[in-house]
Amino acid sequence: MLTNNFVLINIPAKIQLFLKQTQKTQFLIKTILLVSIASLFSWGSYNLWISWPQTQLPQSQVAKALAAYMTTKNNYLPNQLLIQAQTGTSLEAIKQNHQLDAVYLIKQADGYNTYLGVVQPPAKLKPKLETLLQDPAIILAQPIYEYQTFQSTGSYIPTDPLFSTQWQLDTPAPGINLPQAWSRFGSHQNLPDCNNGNCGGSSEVRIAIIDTGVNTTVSDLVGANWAPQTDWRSYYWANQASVCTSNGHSVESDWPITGVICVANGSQTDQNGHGTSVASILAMQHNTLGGAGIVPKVQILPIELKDCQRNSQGQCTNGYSALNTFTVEKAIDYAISKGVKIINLSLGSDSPDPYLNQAIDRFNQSGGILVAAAGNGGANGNPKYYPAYSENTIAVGAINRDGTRASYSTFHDRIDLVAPVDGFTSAENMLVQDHEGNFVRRVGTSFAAPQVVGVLALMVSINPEITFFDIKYNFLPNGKMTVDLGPIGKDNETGYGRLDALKAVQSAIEVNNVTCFSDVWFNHPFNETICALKRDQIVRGYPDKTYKPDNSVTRGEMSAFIKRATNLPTNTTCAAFPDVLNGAPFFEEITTLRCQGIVQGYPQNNGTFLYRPNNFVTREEMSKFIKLAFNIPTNTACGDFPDVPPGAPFYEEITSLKCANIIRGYPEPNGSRTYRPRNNVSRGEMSVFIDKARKYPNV
Ligand SMILES: [Ca+2]
Ligand SMILES: [Ca+2]
Repeated sequence: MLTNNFVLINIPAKIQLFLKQTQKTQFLIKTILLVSIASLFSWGSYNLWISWPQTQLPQSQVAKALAAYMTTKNNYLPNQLLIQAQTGTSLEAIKQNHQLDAVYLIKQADGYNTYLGVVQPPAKLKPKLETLLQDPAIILAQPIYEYQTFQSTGSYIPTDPLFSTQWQLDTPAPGINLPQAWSRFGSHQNLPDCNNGNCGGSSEVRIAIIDTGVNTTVSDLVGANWAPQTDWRSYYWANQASVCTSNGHSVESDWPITGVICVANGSQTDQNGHGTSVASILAMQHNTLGGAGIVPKVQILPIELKDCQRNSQGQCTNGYSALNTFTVEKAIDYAISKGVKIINLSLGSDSPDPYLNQAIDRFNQSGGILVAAAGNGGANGNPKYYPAYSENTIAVGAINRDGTRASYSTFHDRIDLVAPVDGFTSAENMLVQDHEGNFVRRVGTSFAAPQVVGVLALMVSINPEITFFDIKYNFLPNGKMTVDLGPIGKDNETGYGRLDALKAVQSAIEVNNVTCFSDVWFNHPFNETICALKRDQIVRGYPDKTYKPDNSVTRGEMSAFIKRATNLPTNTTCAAFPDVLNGAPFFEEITTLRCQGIVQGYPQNNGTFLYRPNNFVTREEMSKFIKLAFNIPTNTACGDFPDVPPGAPFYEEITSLKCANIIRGYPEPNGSRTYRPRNNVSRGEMSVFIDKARKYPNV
């Protein structure tokens, strides 16, 4: 027998109402249980009592718990709040008291009114909610949540006559489950509805197909979202520059010994058929013709590595080779320059290629994701093909209809995942449209990679922040886009398993904590903090999408971080520092901090003070900035750092931050922790200090 002895938890009525309405009760109950539960076991009668002592949960704590919970979600409108206030409270009073950008009356009831409040920027929504909840005149304040229909079993089936033969894309395993993934798009905000012909990802996402070119004029590719034709590009090799110019093309690079790269823009001539077939898996239009592509509306940039002219012995007569380190490298750099998010590389070589790896690293750093076919050597000595075998790519193998590795699919410890290609009869192989417009069946890992590219494009359509690092080190290892095959967990034949579009799309909808800067991976020690600060618009990073967490912080940067983190209104009414006059970088931030008494500057002989905005901030200086800006109380009761004894410069500031749990210091071999006050502060460290300070006292 089990008896629960409930005691009312004394949460103020409006908070209870709030909690009921937002269904966050469980979260708070768990929190309360952690701190206050008392369990009494009565072994004699086998009764268990759980007793909850009378608990007064301060409103501020509820508000903060709620706000913290909100930061893990993105299921509410970014800049609107719902507010209920007692009838005696005027609309103007709510607007003024809480500095809302606008307030609208939306419903009147007996004793209270309901308002819609507008808050800009979205980062202020959370703090506004905290203060509204503590206003006695406010009955209820909450975000406006977005709801979704639970149509996860829904399927969007393209009407293309050959779609019924595209089992690889369809739902029964080992198909990649696209119909259900497509159907999610109709019900997710800002995504094209599949049922009006716009299915298949955002037109903002750009994929590059680096291959033998694409014949964009074949029937089922007409109407696809090709990148502007002036951006189409071809590279090819010649033995001398005159070959380029005689064809009316430019010389991209000219090496005296190895040859010449010719470059042409604006046309695509797939002589081989491979590139068009790869493209068709992504771009076949959803119509009454042929098959259906995975992402018919995503933008595709074809980059052609044109084959050289070969003689009867297969040797290039006008150069050396068409597909090689230099041309592939050129193509990747070109894709970077055109803002490409995902590259399909259904080609490879069985040698590691450090020079090409550098280009792939550049692409990853730009936020891109490169998908490489594993290769077709599985039944032929199983050589490792690069760049699929490089750590900086997503390597895709192929499986049969029974879920086993296709015999040709190269396998090794760096296969990331697999997609279905091969049937047991040629009629079941992958449907593509080739360069001559024929709907034909193909096998090979070349046709597995574009399936992954297409599903990644769907994910990125939902969450543009997703990077290579998220896919490689978060989504894949955590099973967020695959169904495991063969031996449990990652294995050499099928990697993390078979691509599942529905899982992938669902994960992209649910994930919050993606890599928010290209140099701060999801598993970077400061990732969570830096992403939270970015979300709240306190840090912005560099134009190249990096954060550079190891760089030192300048005094100018520090002023901007602190002003944003403390929501200080701009104030330039006091005198500017002579070295930070109006128009100088960080003028507003630095002057605001000066007017607020947070910075004083360095005294000069002539009685003035200089700010020195380009100086790096030392850890001792930072302690003063933070203590003043965030009103951390003076407290030296918790003990000193050995390298900051009483009387040392900034002793009070440093020790107070230590006692407030905002700083911890460096662990030393002897078990003590030092502060190293004269060291510069890195941008990563600073984000942690600021994040803790803004949460004080709930650090
Ligand atoms: Ca079609
Ligand atoms: Ca497995």
